[in-house]
Amino acid sequence: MPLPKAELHLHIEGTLEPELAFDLAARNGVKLRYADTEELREAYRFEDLQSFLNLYYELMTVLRTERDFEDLANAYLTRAAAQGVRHAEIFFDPQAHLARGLDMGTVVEGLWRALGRSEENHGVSTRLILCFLRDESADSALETLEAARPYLDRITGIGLDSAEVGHPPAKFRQVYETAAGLGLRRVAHAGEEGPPEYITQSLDLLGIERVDHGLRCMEDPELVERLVRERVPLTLCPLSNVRLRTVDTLADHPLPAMLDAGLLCTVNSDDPAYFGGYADDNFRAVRESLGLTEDRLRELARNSFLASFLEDDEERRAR
Ligand code: ES4
Ligand code: ZN
Repeated sequence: MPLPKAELHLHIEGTLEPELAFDLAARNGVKLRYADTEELREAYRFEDLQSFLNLYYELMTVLRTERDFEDLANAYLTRAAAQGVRHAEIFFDPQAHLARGLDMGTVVEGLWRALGRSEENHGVSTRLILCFLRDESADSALETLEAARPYLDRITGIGLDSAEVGHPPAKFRQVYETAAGLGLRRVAHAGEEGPPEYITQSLDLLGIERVDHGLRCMEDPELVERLVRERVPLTLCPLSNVRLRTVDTLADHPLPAMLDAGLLCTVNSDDPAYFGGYADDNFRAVRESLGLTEDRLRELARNSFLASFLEDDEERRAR
């Protein structure tokens, strides 16, 4: 049986498996430039974050209706439950959908049709985190936050994702301040491809409570010390790092060194349909390639609940 765990770094659009992509394309009359799922899988050889993002944005064009988002989320929740996930904090990228003519309601209500019944149907509690695309403008992020206002009862927090280098956190200071005023929790991708300074900026200027990835903190000992002292959780995604060539091989992943340094690490799946594995696949991969002990794996599972946005009583129940 897989360890009970919380998934804290998961892009719902990144759970779109090739089979579902083709089903939705057929249902919506969308033409994909791949003949079949096999040819599509051939395209899953990425050079870096951007080469992945190009395919990620292309494929999500098959998502058109509330039912599509519902089906996508239910497919993910079914797989997650089978991998021991008891709680999932799920990212979504509304700007990518609004830009192609959908409205916020289609996306949020569609996802909510699955998330709102997830505890009964899958035994998985959920939270929804709206991510801003950092390669779009700060004004666009603010407009997106405005468009989300009618749905804030469904949204727990905000995040920042997409192409990192050249798009420093400072750009989104005002958006994060506004979101904080609305009672939203704050996270951000930082230190995936970008430098350690982006992690520091996200903490100081955006007030984030959790760092998504944060891998490159290891280049800055003072930053590591701070993250340890302030107990800031990191949501690591080992299989993602290998596929996007942030690390050479899984055996080179700094996770053991990060745990030894006292960092509050969690293991997550990022975009599992693209990177070769869901939550427990990532746990098994680090156990096998990094030789983590059962104690370390239990620590990672416990950290996932500690780092979650669950209240204490909910957290105890989920574990
Ligand atoms: C992402 Cl792995 C990763 N990094 C940044 N942005 C993303 N959006 C979806 N997956
Ligand atoms: Zn991510």
